[in-house]
Amino acid sequence: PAAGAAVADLRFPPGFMWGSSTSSYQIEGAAAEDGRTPSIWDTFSHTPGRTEGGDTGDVACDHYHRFRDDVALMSQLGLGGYRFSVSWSRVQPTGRGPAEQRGLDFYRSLTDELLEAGITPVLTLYHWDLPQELEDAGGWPERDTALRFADYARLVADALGDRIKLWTTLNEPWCSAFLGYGSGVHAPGRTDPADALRAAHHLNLAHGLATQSLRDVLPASAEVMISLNPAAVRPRSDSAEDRDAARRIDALATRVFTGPMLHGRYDEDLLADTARITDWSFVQDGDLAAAHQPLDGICVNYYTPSVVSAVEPDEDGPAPERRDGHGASEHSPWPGADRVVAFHQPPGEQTAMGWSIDSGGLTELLHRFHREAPGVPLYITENGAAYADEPDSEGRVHDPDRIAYVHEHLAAVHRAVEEGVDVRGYFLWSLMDNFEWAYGYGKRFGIVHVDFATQVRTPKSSAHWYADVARTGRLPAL
Ligand code: GBH
Repeated sequence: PAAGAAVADLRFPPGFMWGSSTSSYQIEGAAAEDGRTPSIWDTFSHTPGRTEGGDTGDVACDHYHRFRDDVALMSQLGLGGYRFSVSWSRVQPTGRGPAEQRGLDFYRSLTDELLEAGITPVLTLYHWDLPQELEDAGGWPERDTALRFADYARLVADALGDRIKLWTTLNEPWCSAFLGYGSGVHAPGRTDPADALRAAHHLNLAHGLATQSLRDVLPASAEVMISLNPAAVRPRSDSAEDRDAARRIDALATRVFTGPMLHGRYDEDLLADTARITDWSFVQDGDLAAAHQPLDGICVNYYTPSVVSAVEPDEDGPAPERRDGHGASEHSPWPGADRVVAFHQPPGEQTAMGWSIDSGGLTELLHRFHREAPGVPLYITENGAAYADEPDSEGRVHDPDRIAYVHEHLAAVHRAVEEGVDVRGYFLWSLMDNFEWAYGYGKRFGIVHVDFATQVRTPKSSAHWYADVARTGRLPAL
């Protein structure tokens, strides 16, 4: 039976953290206030044709002005944790040099409000909004960006280290590197596969250097972690060719980051698969050791698995279809696998993103990190689903599909816990509907509905359901 068909209540370990996630550009708005300068997402969203309907994060959920109400909402829902990200260009507007105190004050106030409400803040240093000035200097393909990130990490830790215990460096560096510089569906919209690989390396370096900065500044009790979006890759068949396609995608999606971060190396097969694109000569002595820092936790973001096959050798056809692509593009986010690997839509139910629902991938990934990083606690820092939610005539928002999705995935987390994996918490994406990157405001991931014309927040039925799970630490049978 599917995980969602569990018949008995499932109990989670005492102290398990129940939270929700957001990110700065997706909710804050106030794009030009208090000294904030443009990030690559401001530039990208204001470029015609880049986002659905030309949507931008200029106002978003206006969280910058409404954070007290938003924390009150979390508190009413009884959530124990809240994961947010810091907008780099709000606190260090040029990406280098002095801090902007008004920006830091915002995050201090937000944190204090959370702590007063008994909600544990989990801070992400970087959720894709690079200061535009650093992009103008070359962005993530340039080594200097990693050095700037280490300085920025120190600046944030100096300001907030006395009140925040849980830190993550980067959110989903795969998206930054491969969607930002490979396929170009994310900011800054560049499309050079060699740049994507250079970006990946400098993100690995940035993670390592920032971890060292945080260790220098933060008290020993602080926990430093990384949020990854590892791929749960399935070969479409058991053929040697399809299994090799899965190996390639595992290397390019996951091991390109876990290699350096967890083991201090790039795997030989990854280097060989990408040899025609780059010789990796930008990797300098000491970089892999720098990227390889002890971590206090590994954070997994999971939505959907990937099903892949080998492209037939005589099939000189078009580049493989991209399931997360937005707008037709000839570019692939998979340098070295383009024209070799095809992606397939698995049969069965999908969310409004067109992502198939398969919680088995989450259990599988938790086991993978348990094996690969023995003794390191795991968190799920993102999991959730988009549906076309609208209020009914009484103003209520019913989202049974989201409840079913989260239920199934929590059951999958529970299974991993039962099997001995040390999972410490789950953060639902997202607290509220927000700016869904290239898809704009049309895709609603929130457990709280946002009417973007009025900024009215309405908890959906999933919010009430999740509040109950958080309060009891128990997943009821559906
Ligand atoms: C997360 O990205 C983000 O961290 C968050 O900001 C965002 O709002 C949220 O998810 C919802 O999108 O096999 O190439 O077709 C998730 C981005 C989605 C990228 C799934 C990879 C499948 C890739 N990922 N996608 S593919």
